[in-house]
This record gives sequence, C-alpha cells and structure tokens, in this order.
Amino acid sequence: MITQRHLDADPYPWPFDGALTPANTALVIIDMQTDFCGVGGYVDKMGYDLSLTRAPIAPIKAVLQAMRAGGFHVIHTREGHRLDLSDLPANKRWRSQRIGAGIGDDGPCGKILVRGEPGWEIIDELAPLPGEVIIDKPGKGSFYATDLDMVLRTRGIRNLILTGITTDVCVHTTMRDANDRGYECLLLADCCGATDKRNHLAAIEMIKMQGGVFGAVATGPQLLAVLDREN
Ligand code: C5J
Repeated sequence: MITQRHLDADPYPWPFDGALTPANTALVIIDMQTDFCGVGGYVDKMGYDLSLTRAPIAPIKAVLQAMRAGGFHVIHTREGHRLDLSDLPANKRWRSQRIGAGIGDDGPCGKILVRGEPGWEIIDELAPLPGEVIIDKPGKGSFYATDLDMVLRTRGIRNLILTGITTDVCVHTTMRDANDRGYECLLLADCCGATDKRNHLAAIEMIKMQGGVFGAVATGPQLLAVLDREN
C-alpha cells in the first residue's frame, strides 16, 4: 500500500499524486565539492563569495540525515574530468583559463575539477556513506555521459528531490533533463546555492512558471515536516 503524502510545494502539491515513498524517491545532492564551496577551490579561485555556495550545507545536512533515516535513496554527484583531460571540451577549458581558474590547471586544492584531486572531493560534512550512489559527470547535467538514468530506472525511482550547487548551472541542467525524461522533480530552495544570488532566485522562479514547467519548489523544513508527520 502506498501512503498518500505530499508537500505543499509551489506551484503544486508535490508529488502530484501523493505517492512519496522511500522506494520511489531519491535525494540527489549535486556537486557539494570543495571546488564549488571550499577555500582554494574553483569557485573561490574565480573570486566569488563562498558564503553563497556554502549556505546550503547545513540545510542539506538536515535533509540528508532525515532521508537516510527514512530509508530513501541518496545519490551524490561530482563534476570532474579525467587526469589526461580527454573528457574536457576545449571551450570549457579556454573559458575557465581566460578568468584565471583553468580547469585542469594546478590550484591550491590540486588540479582544478580533476577526478581524485583534493578539490574534487565531496566536502566532509556531506560525505557519501558506503552504498550510496555517486555519479561522476564531466558536464553540468547529471545525465550527460553518465549512467544516472539507468540507476534510477533500475531502482524504480521516479521522484527526485534536488539539492546542491549551483542552482542555476548544474542543479538546473539536471532538473531540466530529468523533467524531460519524465521524472517528478522537486527543488529545495534553501538546499541550493549559486555564485550569484540573483541567478539563484531567478532559477527558482523559472521552475515555477507555466504551472511548474520543470517541477515544483519547496524548502528543507517543509520536507522534514512531512517526513516527521508520517514516520
Ligand atoms: C558550475 C556547477 N557552476 N556544479 N558547476 O560550473 O554548477
């Protein structure tokens, strides 16, 4: 039997049919890596305010604890490239070099956005547990050149709760792609962050237009209240 439960999300109750179960729902935590929110990482090297990409750490941690306790699927992603940079498109490289944070170049946290380097690691606060799926992706979206779709379909997952950084780039690209593939998507606004606050807010607004063109938006505390009520 499926317990009927949903969040009072914007712009519609999520999931639409109230079928929110640990079996059919995954928490997706996108790119919570030192390169995006740690001192000396890629975002820091580009000169952005780290407090913006660090803001979602504590809210994600609370949601992660609750969803782990509830037996939900947890999926982490990491953006990064092979050491030989054979999966790094030239445009991604030269654009980053132009602004002094060349992907693949040496930085304070090792080679920027390269797999296995200290800056590429997921931060300790949100470290994956053994058994949790980790998706390594060379692009902004989590489906491109990865087996994420296969993992989701094999496990019977259809609801995705999206968190991580950055709202307007990797989180949005993943949400748009997931939506096109038929997944029911919910973005937790306080569990995401961007290098520019206006872009974070605009990205959230984009989801809600046209009746929820990419899915729905809620907050971590809203999700926690639903999980507390039902467990
Ligand atoms: C970016 C990301 N912004 N994780 N990556 O380059 O959003």
